[in-house]
Formats: sequence, C-alpha cells, structure tokens
Amino acid sequence: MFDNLSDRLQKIFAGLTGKGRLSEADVDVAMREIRMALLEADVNFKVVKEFVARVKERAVGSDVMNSLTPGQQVIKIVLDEMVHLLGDTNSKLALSGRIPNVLMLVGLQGSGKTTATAKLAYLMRKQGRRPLMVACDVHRPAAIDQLEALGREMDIPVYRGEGTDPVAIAKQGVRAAIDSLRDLVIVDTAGRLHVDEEMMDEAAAIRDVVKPDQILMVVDAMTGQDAVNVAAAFAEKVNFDGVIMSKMDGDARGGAALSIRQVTGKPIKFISAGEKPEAFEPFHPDRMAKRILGMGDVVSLIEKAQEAAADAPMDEKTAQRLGKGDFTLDDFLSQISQVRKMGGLGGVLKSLPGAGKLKDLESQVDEKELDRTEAIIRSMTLKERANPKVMNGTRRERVARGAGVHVSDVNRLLKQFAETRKMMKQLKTMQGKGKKHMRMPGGFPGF
Ligand SMILES: Nc1nc2c(ncn2[C@@H]2O[C@H](COP(=O)(O)OP(=O)(O)OP(=O)(O)O)[C@@H](O)[C@H]2O)c(=O)[nH]1
Ligand SMILES: [Mg+2]
Repeated sequence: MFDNLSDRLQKIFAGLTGKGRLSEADVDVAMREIRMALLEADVNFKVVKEFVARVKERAVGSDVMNSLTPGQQVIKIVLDEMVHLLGDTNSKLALSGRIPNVLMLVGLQGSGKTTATAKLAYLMRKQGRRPLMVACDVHRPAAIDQLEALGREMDIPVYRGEGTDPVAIAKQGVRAAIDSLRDLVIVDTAGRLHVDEEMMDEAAAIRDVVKPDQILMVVDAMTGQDAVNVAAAFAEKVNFDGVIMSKMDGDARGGAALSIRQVTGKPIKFISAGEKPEAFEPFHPDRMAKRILGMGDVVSLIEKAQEAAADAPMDEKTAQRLGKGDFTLDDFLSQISQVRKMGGLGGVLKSLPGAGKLKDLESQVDEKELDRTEAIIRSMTLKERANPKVMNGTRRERVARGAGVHVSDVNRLLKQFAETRKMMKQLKTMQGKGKKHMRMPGGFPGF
C-alpha cells in the first residue's frame, strides 16, 4: 500500500538531502512536487492545500539545527505535519466501565464490516475480553453464515437471533451476552451500495437500542475520495466515533487514510490489512506517517541527531571556526562521538532512504574503522590534534603504538584528514562567492 506515494516522496526527499544547501527556490520546487504526489494519491484537495501551506511556512521560518541538514529539516517537518494529518495521538478505544461494552460497526456494502467484526473480536479476546458477535445483517442471509463461519474458525460465539428485524436482534444479542457472561458485544450491521435513508435509519435505530460505547465506521482504503465522502455523510446522519480502515494491504493509494481525519474530524482507530484474523491492528499515526514517507528509520535517525545535538551544543567559537572551513582532529573526534550516539555508522547508513534495499550493508560498514580513527586521535597530544602538520615519523610511530595500529593506519588518517580539510576550505570559498542561501549547518564530508 502507499507504494506509489512512498516512492514519489522518497525521490523528492533524495533530491533535498542530496543537496548541501537549500535555497528557497529548492523548497518551492519540493513543495510543488509533494503537492502533486499527494493529489495523485487521491488525497482531498483542500487537505493537500492546507498541508503544503503549513509545511512551507514552517520550512521557511524554521531555525536550522546544527545537526540537521536543511533537507533533513524539511523531511522532519513533512513528517510532523503528516502525523498531524493522520490524527496526532494514538486513538485508543474509549470503553466505559459497563458490562457488556458494546461496539457497533457500520459502513458501505463490501467495505469489510463482517471481516472487521471478526478481527476486532479476535484482537479484543487477545486483550482478555470475552466477546460475542451479533449478526444484524438480515438483508443478506449469507452474511450471517459468513460471520458464523468466522466465529467458528476463531472459536468466538456468534448470536444470530430470530426473525428479520435487525433492531430486535441487536437488542436480544446484548441480552444473550449478559446471560452468557460475555463482557463485549460487537454488532455487525448491513451495508448498502450507496448511502441511503433506509440504511441510515436502520443503523440509527440499532444505535438507539444498544447504545454502543463506540460506533466504528469501516472504510475501504482502496476507494479513496469516495470513501471519505461516504464517511462524511455517515458522520452527519448516524455519527460515529472512529474509523476502521480496511484493505490496507491492497494497492490503496493513501488518499482515504490521509484525508479522512481532516474531512470528518474522526480518527482512524484500527487498520485491517489482509484476510487473516491477526492482520488487524490499532492505528498509530506516527508509525503510519513514517511508513508512508518510506524512509526506514531515517526519522528516528533525525530524532537521534536532535538528541545528540541537544547533548553537545556547539559553542559559538567552534561554529565560527568551522564556518571558515577550519577544523581540527578534535572536531573530527567529536563528529565520531555524534555518529556513535546515532547508533554508529551502520545505524546511520541503515536509516538512510533506500539503504534497506542494499544487501550486506552490515559487512560493508567497518565500525572498526571508527574505533581505529578514534584511538589514533586520542593517542595524539592536543597540540598535534590542532596542528597535524607537526606529525613527523617518530610522532607517527609513537601514536601508532599508543593506538595499537600500524603506522600505515596513522598515515592514512592524516592524509584523509588533510584532504577533507582542503575540500572544506574550497567549499567555503565557493560558498562565499555564491549567492545567498538558506543558512546551513556545518557537517564534515565523509561522515
Ligand atoms: N485483502 C483484504 N480483503 C479484505 C479485508 N477486509 C475485508 N476483505 C475482503 O473484502 C470482502 C468484503 O468483506 P466483508 O467483511 O464481507 O465486507 P462487509 O462490509 O461485511 O460486506 P457486506 O456485508 O456485504 O456489506 C471479502 O471478500 C473480504 O475477504 C482486508 O483488510 N484485506
Ligand atoms: Mg457483512
């Protein structure tokens, strides 16, 4: 699911993070692309418009953090706003203390109500509840058999009642739950192809007799915008408390999931993604946003970078020195410890977009190299670290002995350092001549 949207967003982000610096024009281009990607994913037009406006406002006005590149900063803002779009907090089911609690599922025909009734019962039983499912879909006799079959499979009882009055069946169902010491009733209702008066009235009548703790609207994620319109109609007529997004395993473009909260004001509470009873889980906006951004753990990397920066804020003098492209082996050392705080090189690499697709990433990353580099720098005196030019043959041998490495390792590090420093200086000179850009944080090439 969301594959297309994820791919598009990842490409946009790759363009951003690939740049050392971002101009306002870069941000504009990225915003336009994000807007297109969301519209093509069938996200509601108004929702997209507001989303892009908020991201842009924050991206342009934000204070750039030392440890984040401007590209990462924009991604972080997009993530925050996407979490907001999806509903901010985890939407736990609020159940009262009464026994039995009653949940009622509504939705269009084929949206996945009966399947979700069974999966929800299964999940609640895992949480220690004793559910009874009540089959109130009298319009399609096969629907009751379907629920019974699911109940047998999971070993959860189903109440099917007598007659053809769904309101009476619902009422008897709650009674049956009390008699058989069940503490949770889940009512499956009938769907229609379109929202119509009769269907709404029936749902409202069932609601009025069973007084559910929560009415959950089942929405087929694959139907996109239509689903959102249907939900809006339900919200007005029957009202409901939350949404179960079904068929998230299909090729849902994401439009329904991303729009429904903003359009109806109702949170997504569960997502259903497959035929198996286990394929049903509480909805976490933050996890979903990260999944949509398709960035592995890049987000947690950004969060760690923020923490690391908060731990070791750069002092003004260092910032100025680095701003001139002038840095020492001690700076190198502190950069290494930042990388370590972020889970080492392997952690950093694995978190980068697309890195998940690389095989044997682990073996390509030499964590030991970091250890060696750190040991070498620590074996040098402060004077040597500040001015590596004094490192003659004897000093190099002494440092190699101290760090437990070969002299060739010391030579390589010093050479690498000299090159990096030269490159930094060149970069800074070029920057000085270039036009004015958004401020960007320092950061060493090679890390
Ligand atoms: N792949 C997939 N299929 C699902 C999911 N949920 C439901 N389905 C399928 O969608 C079809 C309709 O599901 P039902 O649970 O019968 O839908 P309903 O809303 O009860 O339908 P009516 O009772 O006719 O209104 C069935 O074939 C289900 O197997 C899901 O999360 N993923
Ligand atoms: Mg059904």
